[in-house]
Amino acid sequence: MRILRKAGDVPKRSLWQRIKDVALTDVGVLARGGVSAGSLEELERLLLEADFGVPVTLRLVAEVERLAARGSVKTQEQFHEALARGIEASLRGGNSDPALRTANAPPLIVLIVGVNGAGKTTFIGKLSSRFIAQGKRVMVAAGDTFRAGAIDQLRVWAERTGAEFVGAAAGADPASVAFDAIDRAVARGADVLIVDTAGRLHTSEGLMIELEKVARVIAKRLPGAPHETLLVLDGTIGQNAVQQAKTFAAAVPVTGLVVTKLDGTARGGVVVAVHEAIDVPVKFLGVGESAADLVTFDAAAFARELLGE
Ligand SMILES: Nc1nc2c(ncn2[C@@H]2O[C@H](COP(=O)(O)OP(=O)(O)OP(=O)(O)O)[C@@H](O)[C@H]2O)c(=O)[nH]1
Ligand SMILES: [Mg+2]
Repeated sequence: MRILRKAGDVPKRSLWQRIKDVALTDVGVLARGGVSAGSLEELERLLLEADFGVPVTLRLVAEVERLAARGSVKTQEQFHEALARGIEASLRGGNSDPALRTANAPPLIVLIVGVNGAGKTTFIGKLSSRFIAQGKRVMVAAGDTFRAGAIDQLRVWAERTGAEFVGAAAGADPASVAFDAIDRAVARGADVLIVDTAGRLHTSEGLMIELEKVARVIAKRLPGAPHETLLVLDGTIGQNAVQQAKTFAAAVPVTGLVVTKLDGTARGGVVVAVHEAIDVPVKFLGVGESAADLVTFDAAAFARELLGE
């Protein structure tokens, strides 16, 4: 599946094409078993531009330099492979299993968190649709009682996908909504309960404390829950996503990352940067606005997609 593309599907030059153009002008140097200092600097600049962030970029460049010094990078193909492997290794480092966790007994409780507009509610629609296609009984709870229209937005997704909807009164306490939804999910024999939350800026301390409370109340109602706390990040915001991820992970035990809107950017390096920054697996990528636009994360495929041909 093609993941990264610019809005409007305008053909773009891949990262690899740009690297080839500016960082690999001197193939003669490569053939002699080296990469020029100028090429390495250009490579560094292009990786930073693609949102890999400083730590990942420096490591990738150092790795290419090391391989070149050893004589393992003499052709453009070897250069491409060295980079692709380096990116893949980053994505496979630490906690990197994309599979969703399971509950000892149903219901599986999935809590969805993130800043405003990141794509949380849309992701809930997509994930419900996946589970339902697997024959699971899915319930979604309107834990965003803050934004006008949020409850209805989730209801529409529930109707569209066939999930059961647990509503709430506008302004209700999101922790009680989650608590009651678990009661309902248990009583109705749901396999999965997905809890939406209001978008909140990671810099807003009060709202982060509220989120901690939601997670705590869920854990109290059902020990071991939430089994997954998925942080949804907008893939088009660049390095800001790294700070968001760190703050959310400090407030609640984030178990997986969902990076959305990758259909709207050619700079997906932030996926690698965020994974490394908080050592949490990337589980899904969002690549559009409809229920089917969800990709289960695959490190090898994504590394090659990021680099391109
Ligand atoms: N292109 C694209 N758009 C997306 C994707 N995911 C979500 N969107 C759009 O992004 C906008 C915000 O999505 P929501 O799901 O409402 O985001 P949210 O995080 O629930 O927002 P709040 O509830 O306000 O915090 C909507 O217009 C979605 O259609 C994606 O993967 N690709
Ligand atoms: Mg929402």
